Amino acid sequence: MDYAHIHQEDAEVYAAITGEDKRQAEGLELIPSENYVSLAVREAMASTLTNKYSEGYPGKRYYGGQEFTDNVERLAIARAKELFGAGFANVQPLGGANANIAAYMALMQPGDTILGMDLSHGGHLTHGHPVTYISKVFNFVRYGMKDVETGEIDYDALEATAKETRPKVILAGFSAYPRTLDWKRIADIAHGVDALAVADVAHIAGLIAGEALENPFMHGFDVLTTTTHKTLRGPRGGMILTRDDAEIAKKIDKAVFPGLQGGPHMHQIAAKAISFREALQPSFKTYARDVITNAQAMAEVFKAHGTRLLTGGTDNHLILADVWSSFNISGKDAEHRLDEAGITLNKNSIADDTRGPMDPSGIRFGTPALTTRGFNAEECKEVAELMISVLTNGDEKTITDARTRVKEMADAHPVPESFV
Ligand code: DSN
Repeated sequence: MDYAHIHQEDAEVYAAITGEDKRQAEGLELIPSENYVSLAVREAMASTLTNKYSEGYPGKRYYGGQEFTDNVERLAIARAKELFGAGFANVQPLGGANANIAAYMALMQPGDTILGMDLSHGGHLTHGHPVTYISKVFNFVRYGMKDVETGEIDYDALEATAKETRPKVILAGFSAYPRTLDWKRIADIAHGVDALAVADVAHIAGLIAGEALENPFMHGFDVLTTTTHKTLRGPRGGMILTRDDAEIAKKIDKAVFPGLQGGPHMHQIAAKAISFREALQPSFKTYARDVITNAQAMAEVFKAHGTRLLTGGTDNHLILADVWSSFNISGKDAEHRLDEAGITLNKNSIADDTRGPMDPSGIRFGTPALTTRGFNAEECKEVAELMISVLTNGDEKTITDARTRVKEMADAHPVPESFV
């Protein structure tokens, strides 16, 4: 895209956008929740659909002129259902937080109990962290890992807590947990106490859609919430999927609109539809598998170096490293130093962190974006070696040399324009 009209109209915004384009092209993106979308997805987001108000759902809107918006939303719903084997899909949530809040509102009454993964063990702010408003509406109770070195969840404690607190929902899912959950065990525990099993699969949605990880619906989960922009490689947005219960799906639709949101963002919904079609291509399965192979290759390099990886490695796309104990550098300083070398990732708290959240002990990184650019396992290993050298030695020459190599690797792997 050349942004010819922005260039002509608004030099300041043009400079910001083109600067970001350059940053994304020249650096290596390792934030595990980020990815690159196709030009088709980007064109949809810039389309005239942004001009349209479409409160309601296809065939039942509050405004006229919906013949094209209805079609595009129906397409997105049908493709989402096919991708995840869902009976119902709501593609209107504006993001993952909205999707989670709408699901809570649909499935519980204020004051009800919900059991979710502890943020410090890999959960997410929207799973009831005390800083969120939603934590004041519902009674969040937590579960976590039994052993942070292996990542094993304490399922017995989860079950005991469920029996004791009688939650309406058990929420499985994470934003910083590198292992696979025992979906069946969690669904069975939920149903054993008459709770619904909800999985927030935002981080791993693409790996599930690409059949590289198991689908929680196959193990009895009732509802999935997700973002569409991480491993799924779609536009920024959210979605809620229901396995087969029409009553639950109806409650979710009502909770999204009019319960929580106003007019849906139809340009984003068109972009979701395009990205879902891309994810239905056979090549997406290869992509999903490669994301995991690449992450495991990086984890092996760090382990061989002796780095402490939380949970001991990874089963998915993300890795959590304790840089404070392994490199004697804080997460914040590590993030900054790697940024200088052109490698972008994020500082992250680790389980039982002795440091604060703004300057924690860990870093979190992953392979969805590198894999989209076509990096293979050997190249990912080289990126891991570069990271180790920069984390070990922060002198100017090490950083300059790493930055030069990062630029060469990035130039060799331009961001693809299309995935079909
Ligand atoms: N910000 C996203 C992440 O990085 O995991 C989810 O909130």
